[in-house]
Amino acid sequence: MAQSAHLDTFTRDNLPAREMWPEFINLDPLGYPDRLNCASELLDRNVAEGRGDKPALVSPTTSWTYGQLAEKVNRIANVLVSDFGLKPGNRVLLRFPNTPMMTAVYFAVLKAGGVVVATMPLLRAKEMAVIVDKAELSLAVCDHRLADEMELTRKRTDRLRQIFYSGGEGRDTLEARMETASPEFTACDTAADDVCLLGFTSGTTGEPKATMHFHRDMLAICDCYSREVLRPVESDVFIGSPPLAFTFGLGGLVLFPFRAGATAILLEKAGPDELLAAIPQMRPTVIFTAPTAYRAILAKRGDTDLSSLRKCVSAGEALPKATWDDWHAATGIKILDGIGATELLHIFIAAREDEVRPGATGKPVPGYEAKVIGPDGKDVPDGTPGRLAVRGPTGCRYLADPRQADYVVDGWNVTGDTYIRDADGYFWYQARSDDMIVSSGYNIAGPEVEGTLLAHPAVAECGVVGAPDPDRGRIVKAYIVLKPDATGDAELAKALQDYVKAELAPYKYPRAIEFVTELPRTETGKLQRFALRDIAATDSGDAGSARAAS
Ligand code: 3UK
Repeated sequence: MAQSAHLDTFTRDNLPAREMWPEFINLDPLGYPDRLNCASELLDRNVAEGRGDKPALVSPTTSWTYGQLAEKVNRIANVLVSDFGLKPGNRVLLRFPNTPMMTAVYFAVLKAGGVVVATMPLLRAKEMAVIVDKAELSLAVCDHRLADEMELTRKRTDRLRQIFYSGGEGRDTLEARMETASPEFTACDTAADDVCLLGFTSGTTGEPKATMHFHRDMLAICDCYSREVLRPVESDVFIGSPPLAFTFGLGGLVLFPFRAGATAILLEKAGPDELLAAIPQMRPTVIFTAPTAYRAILAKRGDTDLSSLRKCVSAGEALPKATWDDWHAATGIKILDGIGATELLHIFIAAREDEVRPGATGKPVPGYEAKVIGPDGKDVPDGTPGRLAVRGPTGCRYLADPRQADYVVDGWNVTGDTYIRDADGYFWYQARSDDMIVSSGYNIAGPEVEGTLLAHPAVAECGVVGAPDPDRGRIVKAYIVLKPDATGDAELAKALQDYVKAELAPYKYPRAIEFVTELPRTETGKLQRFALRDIAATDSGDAGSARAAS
């Protein structure tokens, strides 16, 4: 590794042992120098190349050019170093909704050689305290509107010595300090392999894991997925829903637009309603969001003008073919599905518009390799389901966590997803490996049944899990949110079951169906299958559900 610029060596000290790392491949063609500060490359380069007057970040209330943003970043970096005593390698907790100011603080930390720990705004003090202790955080910068939970966090841990607020009244705000700070700041001379980001997994169970990412990783995802698959141009305007604390949002709403010298719209709330309001008004060309949002936008769109959009990216969970088809029919746009993971920072299997196969995730992103392996770790033949393994210029390094050995096996990242590769090299998602339903000895992938149900005109959303059953071990159970005009009665349940039986091998049909008003989802848009499984396990069975005689 190159000589670190970190005076605080916590992150390097807590990297997994070298032999536990994934093998990094295809780094040489990316041509990164040993010394690299990603904030300079992503931001200052835009100013140096003459885009200083171009809008970088737009929100409903402000618009900052690259020049203005670069100056704010320098001022904040000076505040961090002079007022808050930030040393290279110190971790800084960020707690903000998606705003231009969050982005400015983010880049200031990177530029000063600090390590960003961004947290989702919905996290509670209990969850934040775990992060604070794990990342050994002593400094936090927080939007004043999110102060309550931040102060509760301070009470739960004795590590957090300094919390600074952005916005609000008074003289001790970040903005007030920025006014007197110098607009010049020389970037910390970080090594390309100095850690700059601790990304906490949106894990559903167990203690959260901190994934570690280098300065070079932040560029690698731009120069692989974004440059080769998404292919944005300078005139593009990005918009989307994921929080910047989720690396899907970080890449899609900040790193990719900046690397392309384009513009990003940041919305503090970016549900389907807000996106539908913003799109005709702000005319974005590229959108990043989750499958469920595409469905909700279609359901609510009315005659909203979506014609500004030219590229639509979906990730976070599987994109059912029915959703792809409906979006294509309504807008003429082919959604670009892509599987990414916090461990690999961003998307590693996807397809360009001209190579999309609806229903498949795609092929390995240029720079990455992927394979499907069996329980023995050996490749399975094409057409056979198995565990997905990938490697590329980015990969998993958990901060001091024994689970490193589960994710990285023989130098490959094993994501925990079951996939099938076809003879043409396309990868077809089946399920999370631990989400496969075993019913009467059959392996059934919940997402496949969900995808089929979603093609039925009465179904708005659904989640399919295994429910305990004395005879079959597990039965397939579907939790269904109906479209407003449908009635959830036994007749419809039967019709849905017949529909699945006609579309898929009959043993996959949902023997139990329950109509619900909403499904449990994470802040990153993922269905919480474990929550549904818990409900299914504690349900007495037929209560509230429609069940066909079988
Ligand atoms: C699942 C998908 C099917 C899959 C992420 C894009 O989701 C992201 O990161 P997470 O760490 O979760 C990773 C897991 O989510 N998944 C993601 N995308 C897809 N399953 N089709 C997809 N298109 O189980 C994966 O292992 O929260 C996504 C970019 C950055 C990210 N961090």
